[in-house]
Amino acid sequence: MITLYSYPDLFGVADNNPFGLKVFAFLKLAELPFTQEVIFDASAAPHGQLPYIRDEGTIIGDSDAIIAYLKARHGVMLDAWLSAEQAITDLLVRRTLDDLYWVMSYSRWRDDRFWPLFREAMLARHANLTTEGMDAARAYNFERYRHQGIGRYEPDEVYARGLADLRALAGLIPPQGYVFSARAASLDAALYGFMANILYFDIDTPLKRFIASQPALRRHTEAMHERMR
Ligand SMILES: N[C@@H](CCC(=O)N[C@@H](CS)C(=O)NCC(=O)O)C(=O)O
Repeated sequence: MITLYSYPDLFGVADNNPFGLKVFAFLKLAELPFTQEVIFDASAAPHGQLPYIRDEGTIIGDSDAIIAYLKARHGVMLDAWLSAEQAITDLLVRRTLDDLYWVMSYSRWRDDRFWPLFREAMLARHANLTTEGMDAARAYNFERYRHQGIGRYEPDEVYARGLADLRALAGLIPPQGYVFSARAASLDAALYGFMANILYFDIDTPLKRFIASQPALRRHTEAMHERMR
């Protein structure tokens, strides 16, 4: 049995970390049985980051490495039919999502307009969290943003970057079906991990407003959300 170790749910989204939700969605699409174990402290995880999985005795960290492992170990064919060009798009979109992660995270933890809403939602949903713990996580994230670079930009510059990522992603989604065809591929799970973590949060960020304004991107997220039940 596969165990997915990841951050907790919020606003009806199974994992409030987009990388964890990406793996969660992949496991659902692949119809692999798994249990989700919620963790709040990532320090014992491989690379000190979530998500990671345990499959029998094997432990793997990093969402892309997990998905590559699951495809090989369990013969998941979700991407078997991708052309060479589609496989390149798959990689480039995952990297764009890695970039979007920082803006999404910044909107929750760093932006003074949205931080109180995020903190209150987390505290209301998860009784074991404390105000002090959330404040300490915030201070830690400030350091991460500074080292990554995004913490040195003005908020408008940060959102311009995230909106550019979202605009490019929205341009890939067809009016019907999934990114590459009527069938979902693992890239659809990756997109869902990030879009759901913005669209379904009851926090009116510029990122959420943009996704809500894009019919195809919104429809894709809703279609994937239905499949997560
Ligand atoms: N490349 C990793 C990124 C995972 C990641 O950024 N996880 C963050 C989610 S907030 C984390 O666990 N951060 C804790 C830390 O960096 O200390 C993946 O694809 O899984």
